[in-house]
Amino acid sequence: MNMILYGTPTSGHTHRVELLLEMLELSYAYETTPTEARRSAAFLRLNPLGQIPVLVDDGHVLCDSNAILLYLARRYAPKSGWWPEEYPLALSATQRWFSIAAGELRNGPATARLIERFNAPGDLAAAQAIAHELFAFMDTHLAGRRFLVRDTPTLADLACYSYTAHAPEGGISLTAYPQIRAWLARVENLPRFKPMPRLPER
Ligand SMILES: N[C@@H](CCC(=O)N[C@@H](CS)C(=O)NCC(=O)O)C(=O)O
Repeated sequence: MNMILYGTPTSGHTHRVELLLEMLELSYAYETTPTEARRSAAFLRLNPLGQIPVLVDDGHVLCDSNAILLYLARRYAPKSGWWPEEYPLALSATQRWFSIAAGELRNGPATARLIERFNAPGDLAAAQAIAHELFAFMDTHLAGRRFLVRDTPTLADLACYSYTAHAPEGGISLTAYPQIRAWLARVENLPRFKPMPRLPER
């Protein structure tokens, strides 16, 4: 196997891919790709959008974290339940969480963290408000459920874990969301879970 993951250790988009690579016990090389490196001609040939993560598998270039999750699950763990294609309702729900991961989760907690900890421009209060609206919904949704879609984990859980767990780094407390905290703990207890490093306090 010849796999390279381009990313950074504090990128939640990269972390969700690392989680699946680890959980599927796939071996891969890790190429740390900080902001400047994402502007290089060599990297832009891989992903013209200049974004991490990028996965190169046997010469095939894959971009976008959720698209990479889907590829890995179908390519290396078909019928494992990570992408529950045999169950149309669960499949639709998993895709819905992919959309939420790329929408509200990106625009809420991930953006608040970028503003708070990476000095990115933006409206912190607006991002925090999006996060709280999302988390109120997630907390209610998770009541009586073990994972976001099924009793067993799906790609939805990996897509949503990293930026939810690290929301406090964007000034968003999870104290008011006990169901979310219990779900985070269940993801962290999955075999071969690998944490994303916490950012140092400012
Ligand atoms: N939709 C993309 C978004 C990825 C993304 O926003 N990555 C950030 C880092 S977490 C990035 O590379 N931004 C461009 C930059 O910082 O130069 C995905 O899911 O992979």
